[in-house]
Amino acid sequence: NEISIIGVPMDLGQTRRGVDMGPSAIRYAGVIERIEGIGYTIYDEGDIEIGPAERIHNDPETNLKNLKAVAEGNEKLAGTVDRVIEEGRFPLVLGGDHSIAMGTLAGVSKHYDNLGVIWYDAHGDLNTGETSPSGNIHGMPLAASLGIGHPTLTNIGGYTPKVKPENIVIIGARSLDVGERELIKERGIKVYTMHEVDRLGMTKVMEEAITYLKGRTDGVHLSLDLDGLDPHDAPGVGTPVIGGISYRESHLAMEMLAESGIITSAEFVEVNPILDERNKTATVAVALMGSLLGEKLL
Ligand code: DIR
Ligand code: MN
Ligand code: MN
Ligand code: MN
Repeated sequence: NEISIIGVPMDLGQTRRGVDMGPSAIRYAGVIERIEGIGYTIYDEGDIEIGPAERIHNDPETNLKNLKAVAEGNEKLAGTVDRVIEEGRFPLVLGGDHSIAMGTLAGVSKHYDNLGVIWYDAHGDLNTGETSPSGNIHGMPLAASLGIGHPTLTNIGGYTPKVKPENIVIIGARSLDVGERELIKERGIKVYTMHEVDRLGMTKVMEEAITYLKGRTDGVHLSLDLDGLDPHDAPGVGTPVIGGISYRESHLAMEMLAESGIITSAEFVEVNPILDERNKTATVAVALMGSLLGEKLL
C-alpha cells in the first residue's frame, strides 16, 4: 500500500513548450493529498533531471528530435522506476510528454515475464524515425517499447523489447499515421478506436480489455495520455484531437481498472499548464488517478 510519485519534466519529445511543467501542475492540483486520502502511504521521489534541448535538434539522418537528451532522461527514469518496484512500491509517473513511457516501461517490464500495457491515447505513438511526420519522439514510445525504431530508443534500460504486441490494448485512438496503421495490422495490436468506444460503450470496452489482458499478462501498465480525453474536458495538451473520450467515460474506465486489480504501474502524461484553462487538465488527471487507485464515493 505504498505509492511512489515520480515527476518527469520532459518536453523534448515534442515541440510545444510548457509540458515540462506538467508534474508541477499535477502536484499543485493536489495529487499527494488526494491519494493519501484513499489510505496510501506516498513517497515523493521528486523530479527526474532532464537535460537541455539539443542545439542541433533536428538530425536529418535519424529524423529524431533531441534523440540523445530524450534517451538520457529516460535512462534516469528507468533506473528510478526499477528501484521503486524493487522496494515494493507502486510507481505513479507524472509527465511530461509521452516520450517518457519508454523509460517507465524500461523500469517496469524487467519485473514481469509478460507485461501488459493499456495505451489510453488519441494517438498510437507507434511511429519510427522513418514513418514519423514530425520527428517528435513522443509519437514513438510504443513502437520503441515493442523494439521497433532507433536502437538508442529501443535499448533504453539495456534490453529490448519491453512489451509484446499481443499484450497491448490501445484505447481512444482517432489519429493514426499511415505507418502506424500498417504496424497495428502487421503485429495484430488490439485497438479500441473512438468508433468502438461509441459503438460498444466504455463499459464493454473495458470489460473486454480487462478480460483480454488478465488472461495473458502478469502485470499491466497504464499509460494515459490526457489527449485521449476530449479537448473539452482536457484542453491543456499539446496535440488535441476532437471527438475524444469524455471525463465521465474515463472516470468509469479508471474505476473498472481499480475493481479489476490488474494495474501494477501507471503514468499520466502530456499535461501542459501553459495551454490549459485554470489547471483543468491537471485536475482531471488527479481525479482519474484517484479513481484508478480505488477512490470511492461511498
Ligand atoms: C503524430 C502525433 N502521430 C506524431 N503524435 C502524438 O507526431 O507522431 N502523440 N501527438 O501523442
Ligand atoms: Mn501519446
Ligand atoms: Mn518483461
Ligand atoms: Mn496523444
